[in-house]
Amino acid sequence: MNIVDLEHEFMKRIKADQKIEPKDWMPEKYRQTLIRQIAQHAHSEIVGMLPEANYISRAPTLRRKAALLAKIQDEAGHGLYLYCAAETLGVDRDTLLDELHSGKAKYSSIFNYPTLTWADMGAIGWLVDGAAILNQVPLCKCSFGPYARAMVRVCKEESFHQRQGYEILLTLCNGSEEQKKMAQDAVNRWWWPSMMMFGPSDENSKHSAYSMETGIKKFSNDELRQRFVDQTKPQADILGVTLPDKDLKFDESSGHWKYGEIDWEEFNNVIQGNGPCNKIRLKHRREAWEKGAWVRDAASAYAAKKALKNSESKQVA
Ligand code: BYC
Repeated sequence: MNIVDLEHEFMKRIKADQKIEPKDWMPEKYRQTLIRQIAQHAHSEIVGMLPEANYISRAPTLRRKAALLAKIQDEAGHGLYLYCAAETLGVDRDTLLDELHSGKAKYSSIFNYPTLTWADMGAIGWLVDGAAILNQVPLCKCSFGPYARAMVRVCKEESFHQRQGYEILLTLCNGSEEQKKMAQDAVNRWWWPSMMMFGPSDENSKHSAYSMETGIKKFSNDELRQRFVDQTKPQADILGVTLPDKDLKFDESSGHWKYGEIDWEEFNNVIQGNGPCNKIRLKHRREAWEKGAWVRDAASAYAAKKALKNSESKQVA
């Protein structure tokens, strides 16, 4: 088949909602778009462990500590599923990690903000994981099989994370005046960065058109952002916190909550590496990578020894 026929067959399968698998023919642009998105997603999961890790030793009770530890461990697992999915597209994990550590690859803007109090653990679970779920549930139906299948498990775990965060905030909001203030302060600081997680507005999103045409993305950045606002506002009312947007109001005609202007200058600054914590996050990532070298070496030596033993026992047989 020539390239035109291959492209035609590929689009026919996309339109019929069939999954594309790693060994199937795919356009180079599709492969590159997936590698970029899956790698950025994987990086976000492992960098996302850092702001919360600060609170493992500061959690107020043993129960909170165990839940937080489990959540952070889940994020590491999500990173692993996603790096594996990216590898099926012919890129190796060390290359992807080099790109992260050198500052070449992006990861989610949200993880470049500081975690100042325990209430931030609640706000991250509720708002950040809440935003992540809305973005990721449609990815379970993504046209690329390994990414879609990885997302099914990720989304199940993210739902626990979101409830964990909401429950932390609910407890604080039903507590003392000081605890309520702490919860409100965390919501004030995490609201707008969470809105930015969905990416640039539709008119400025350079990858959306192709990703939607090829079934990688099922909804646009603005569509998902609107869903997030509509879902989160009633939850904020139950908590008794306000969302820091003076323009937020219900629009009867569309049935949606209208929200104020996002500070795109801040967003662009953060994704270009100039947010409040970009440098420290990358420093901690590089340190973790270097300190983990002996583990990787030991695992490779063990795997090599096992492979040798297997081949020797096969020869004997
Ligand atoms: N931060 O054309 P666009 C999580 C980049 S949740 C940084 O709209 P696309 C977690 C974009 O990559 C977070 N960069 O792109 C939760 C592109 O850059 P390049 C991770 C961003 O791909 C809780 C440029 O801006 N989730 O992991 O169509 C605990 C133009 O944007 C951001 C995912 O990654 C941002 N917020 O749409 C722990 C979900 N937004 O490559 C962990 C999967 C945009 O051209 N990803 N950029 O230099 C997606 O759904 C899409 O990639 C996005 C962006 C909606 C994020």
